[in-house]
Amino acid sequence: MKFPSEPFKIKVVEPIRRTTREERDRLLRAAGYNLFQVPAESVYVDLLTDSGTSAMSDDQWAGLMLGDESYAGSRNYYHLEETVRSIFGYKHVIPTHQGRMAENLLFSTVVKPGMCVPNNIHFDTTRANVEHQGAQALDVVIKEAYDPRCELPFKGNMDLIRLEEVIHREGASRIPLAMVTITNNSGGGQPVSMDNIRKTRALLNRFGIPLFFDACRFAENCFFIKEREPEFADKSILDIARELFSYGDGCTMSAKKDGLVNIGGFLSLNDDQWAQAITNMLILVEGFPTYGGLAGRDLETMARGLREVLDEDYLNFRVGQVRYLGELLDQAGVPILKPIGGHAVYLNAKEFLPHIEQAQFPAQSLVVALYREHGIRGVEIGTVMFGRRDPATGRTIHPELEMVRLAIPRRVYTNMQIAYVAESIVDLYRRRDMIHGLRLTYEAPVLRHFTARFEELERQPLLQRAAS
Ligand code: P70
Repeated sequence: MKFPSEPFKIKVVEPIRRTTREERDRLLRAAGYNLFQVPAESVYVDLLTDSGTSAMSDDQWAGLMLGDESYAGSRNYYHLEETVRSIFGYKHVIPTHQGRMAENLLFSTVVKPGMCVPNNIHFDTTRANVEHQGAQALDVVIKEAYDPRCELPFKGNMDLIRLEEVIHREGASRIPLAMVTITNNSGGGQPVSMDNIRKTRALLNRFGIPLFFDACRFAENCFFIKEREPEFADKSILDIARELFSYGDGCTMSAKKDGLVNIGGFLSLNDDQWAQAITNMLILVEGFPTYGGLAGRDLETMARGLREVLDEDYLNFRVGQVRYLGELLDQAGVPILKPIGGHAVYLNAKEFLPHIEQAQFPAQSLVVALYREHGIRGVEIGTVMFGRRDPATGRTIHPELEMVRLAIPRRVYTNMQIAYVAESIVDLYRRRDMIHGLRLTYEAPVLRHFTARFEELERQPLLQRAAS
């Protein structure tokens, strides 16, 4: 397999520091074994998230100096509005400081207690924002999405049969909108096909239910459509995006991903009444509608980033770099979620650490070991993030997928650093028996993964465990 090299050269460098194992061990204890609590300066390769961590281009940095910081009517807003309309095609463009505020504004306006919002798989903030309204967040992705070994080209697809069942069961009047997350982050960064989107739209049309996209990684999704759906092989990414969004009524966007910016987001939609109610709320909690919690210069970098992300040489490198890491791990026998997603490689912690049961947080244990041994920070996407307590019994219901996500920031690390990550993980895989589980000592009532604290469990000898 051939991997594309970087379609850019480096103009500015940011030094990063290596730490010792002892230092990292100390930091882990102080952080309660939660990597969100470790200072970033003590991380060598930071794969915690691809969100807000992109390197901006010289054109974006130049755009910063053209920020028009007027309270109302900033020219950068008009530039953003025109850019968003030309790609996404929706009438209203409402800037927000990041994605979750777009979600909060949308759901607080249209979702009422007792309603439900289906999605392929809700990501943490989307789920939390739906539930915050007293509504139910339902995941209706195809069942293959939960099998880490199953290789399908579009494993983010909606399960149309289940979606129809949900509509019949809940009643269309209790579903104010359906969402599709592109790419499907919680399911391994897997794309959704245009065919599936067309069919989802047709199904929802029969019941008059609006469709919104959670569009954070839309360009990566469109790249996969071009690569994997023959009908689109000769289409530009822009044309694919335009067609895709034409099947929706609006979208929420965290521009910290495919907007190639460090902060920013928006909500875009067609419905005038919804837009008006949302705008009124925006003024109350976020800011005037032509800046939405951002500086004019941030709006400008977002407008420029949204154009740049459509570049095929960039996307080819981007998706190729993630694939490069995945292939290096796969070739060495490390269990990863397949196929390799658009923004991250996901380690299958259940298979990596079969000796740690899910109640002892295998994915979190792996995240801890990867940092302690090699200074690399990943993120747990498993029981810590998505485990839920059964209100009746108080017991934890574990999610099916127990993964460590290695999210690759855009245009930040060289392929040599990626090779270092692969080598480190292969080393850890060889020594996996020495990794032990964790016990939760503190959890917040919502989005607990950001602040949870743990203690390390004493290692149980394997023989003793087998006998018990
Ligand atoms: C990530 C971050 C954010 C996100 C998303 C989807 C599909 C909405 C949002 C919210 C969150 C994160 C997770 C672990 C570590 C750090 C950060 N995803 N929808 O990395 O957007 O953050 O702008 O409010 O993926 O996947 P925003």
